[in-house]
Amino acid sequence: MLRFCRIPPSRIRKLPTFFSATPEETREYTVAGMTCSHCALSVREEVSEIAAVGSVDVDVDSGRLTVSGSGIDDDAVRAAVAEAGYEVV
Ligand SMILES: [Cu+2]
Repeated sequence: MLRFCRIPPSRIRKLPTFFSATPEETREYTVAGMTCSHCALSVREEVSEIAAVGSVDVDVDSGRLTVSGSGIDDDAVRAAVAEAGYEVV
């Protein structure tokens, strides 16, 4: 005897989209040349414009740039930092 699934297709739940989406990640970079809060601000602004980026944190003293988001592209981050006038080392 054939057995059929009794659950109507509309009731079978698909995987929530967050399972298939690129997971959130955090990457750290070191930026050379930043000397004050204005430097940090311009780096933050440029990197924030990258679509994949959710949050940006810049520490002037250590030169550390922390970027969080989904599907972050290193080259895009480098380009954004260069746009601000600094360099990822
Ligand atoms: Cu500055």
